[in-house]
Amino acid sequence: MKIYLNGTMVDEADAKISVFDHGLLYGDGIFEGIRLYRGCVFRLDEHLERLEKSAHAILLNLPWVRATIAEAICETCRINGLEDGYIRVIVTRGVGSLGLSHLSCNDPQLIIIADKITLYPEEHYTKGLKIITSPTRRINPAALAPMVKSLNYMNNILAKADANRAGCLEAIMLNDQGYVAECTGDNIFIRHKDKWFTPPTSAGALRGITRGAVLDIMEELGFSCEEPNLTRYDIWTADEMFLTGTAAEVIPVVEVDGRSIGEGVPGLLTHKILEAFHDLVGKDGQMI
Ligand code: PXG
Repeated sequence: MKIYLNGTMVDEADAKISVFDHGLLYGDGIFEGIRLYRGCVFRLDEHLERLEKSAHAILLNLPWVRATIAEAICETCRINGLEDGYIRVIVTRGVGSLGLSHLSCNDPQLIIIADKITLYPEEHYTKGLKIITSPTRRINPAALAPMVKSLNYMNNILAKADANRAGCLEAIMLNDQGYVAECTGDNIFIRHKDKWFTPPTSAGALRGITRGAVLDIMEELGFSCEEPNLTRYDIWTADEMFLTGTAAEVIPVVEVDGRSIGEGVPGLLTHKILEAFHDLVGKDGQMI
């Protein structure tokens, strides 16, 4: 596999960065996870806009224009002969001194990995996920804006460990007011009767690209979706629930904290939304 590293394609074994990179020392950097469907990079422009905004928010000046990063992403897919896959774009603060200051770093590193995707096993789409609420809270938006896709995922990793220890694949994270924020790597949607709800970004949810695509699909299908603060009670008593994310796409949830959601089987509307999502993905983005 070839990896894009600062303007050159290198073999996987030679794709190395310095131990003095602040991305490693402090998790000081940002990233994007993007899908390639049938030669089309899904919503590439939106991903790059989010990357640029993340960079701006953490005072990291990207020395590359959007078109340069877009071309590097496409070239990484082409050189690895991919038609379908998962692309990871990483920007680290670069090499600096052994101190927190970002001012000692003036050479950000751009890394692009394009690989095959391992999806959740099919049974989770047909049977639905059973998940829990994690005791680990989402980071406070006053500490780090939830819109920033930074390299700091420690609290999400700990919440994922909570899920795994409970025999689950995902966990709901609450914000420090106790409202539902999102899962460790996925956004949340629930339905009560004929209305859909998803937590607002102000509650600590990342503005997911898949979340955005699903909101577009809902509008097209004539479903109403609102973004109020949601409690665990709202989740437990929902009629239908699914999660969205670049890796997971749209995946049904049938049980939360031991409470069954709706009839305890994947919802029909979830299936309809997933089908509409599959229709969309091969045509909404940039061809490599
Ligand atoms: N919330 C969080 C905290 C995320 O990291 C999402 C929601 C979904 O956003 P998108 O844009 O993908 O619809 C994410 C992104 C992985 C992995 O390897 C996935 C994410 C982040 C880190 C790793 O599955 N999802």
